[in-house]
Amino acid sequence: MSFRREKHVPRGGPNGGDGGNGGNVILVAKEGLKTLYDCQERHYFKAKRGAHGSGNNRHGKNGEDLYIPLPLGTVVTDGDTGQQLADLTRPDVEFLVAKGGKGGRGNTAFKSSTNKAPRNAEPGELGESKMLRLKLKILADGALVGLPNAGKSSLISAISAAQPKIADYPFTTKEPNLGTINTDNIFSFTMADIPGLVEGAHSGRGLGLKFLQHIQRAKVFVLVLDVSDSAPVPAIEAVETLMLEMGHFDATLPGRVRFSVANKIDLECSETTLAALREFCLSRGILNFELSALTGDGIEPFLKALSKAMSAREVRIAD
Ligand SMILES: Nc1nc2c(ncn2[C@@H]2O[C@H](COP(=O)(O)OP(=O)(O)OP(=O)(O)O)[C@@H](O)[C@H]2O)c(=O)[nH]1
Ligand SMILES: [Mg+2]
Repeated sequence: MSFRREKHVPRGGPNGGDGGNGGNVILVAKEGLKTLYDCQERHYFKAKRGAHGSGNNRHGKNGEDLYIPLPLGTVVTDGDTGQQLADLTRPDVEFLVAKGGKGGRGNTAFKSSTNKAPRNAEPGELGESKMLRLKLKILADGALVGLPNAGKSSLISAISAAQPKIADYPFTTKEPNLGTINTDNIFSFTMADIPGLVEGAHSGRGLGLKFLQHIQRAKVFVLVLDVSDSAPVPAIEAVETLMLEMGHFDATLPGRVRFSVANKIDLECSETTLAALREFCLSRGILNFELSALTGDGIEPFLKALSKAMSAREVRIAD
C-alpha cells in the first residue's frame, strides 16, 4: 500500500504497485544426462519468490523460474497420489510441475469512484509445492541381459562405441551403459547393458531387479550366456533363471527375448552344451548365436540379425 506524496499534488491517490509472481518449477529432459544422481544429493528445489510491489506503481519483479534438468526417459509421479505426471521422453521439452504463486495487487488496483484512497492491498498467493517421485527408464531399443560376468559389457563394446568397464569378476557393471549401433547411414538403434541378474534377484539378491526398469521399454532382449566349460552356471540353467527373474519383474519381458548369445566360444566349450542350447532355444523361438565378444568371432551374423529385428516393424511394441 502506498500513496503519491508530492509537493503541490494534494491527495495524490494510491500508487502501490502489484507484487511479482513467484517462479515456476520446470522439469526438462536433457540428452547429456545419464543418471538421477543430482536429485539424490539434493532433495529440495525451490524457484525464486516474486518481489514485493512498491510505491510509484512499481510492479515487483517476477521470481525466476527454476529449471531442473533430468535425464531422458525419466518418469515423474506424484509422490503423494502415485499418479503419473510426466514421461520425459523427448529432449528439451519443458514440463511445468509446480506453478509459482500469483503476486498480490497493490492498493492502486482497488481504486474506484467510491473509494479513491483504498487502504487495502491483496497478499500474494502461495505457489504450488509437490512431492515428486522420479524413476529413470532408459530409452533403449534393445537390451542385453545375463548373469554376472557373462560378457554383456564386452559384447556392447564389441558392437558399439560404448566403452564400459570390463573385468573378470561379477557385478563389474553397477549402472546401465548405453551403446548406439549404426547399421548404415540411415538406421541406428541403441542397446543397453545392465548389471548382471542372479537367481533370486526378484527378492533382492545381487543388485536386485531395479535395473530392469531401465530396459522395460526395450523391444528386443538378448540373453548373454557364458557357454565355456568354466562357466559357473550351465547355459540352459542360466536361460531359465534369467527368464524367471525377468518375468517376476514384468510378465511381458520374457516374450521379448528374441536372441541368445552363446559367448566365450574362444574358450574350451563342450559340444554337448552347445548342441543342447541350440535345441533349447530353437524350441522357444529364440535365435541362438555362438560368438566371442573378446575375439569378435561370430559377431557379424549376430549383429546383422539383431539389426534386422530392430528395423522390422512387427517388433515395435506399444509403450
Ligand atoms: N575368453 C573370453 N572372455 C570373455 C569373453 N567375453 C567376456 N569375457 C571376459 O569375461 C569377463 C567378464 O566380462 P564382462 O563383459 O565384464 O561381463 P559382464 O556380463 O558385463 O559382467 P557384469 O557387469 O559383472 O555383470 C571379463 O574378464 C571379460 O574379458 C569372450 O568372448 N571370451
Ligand atoms: Mg558388465
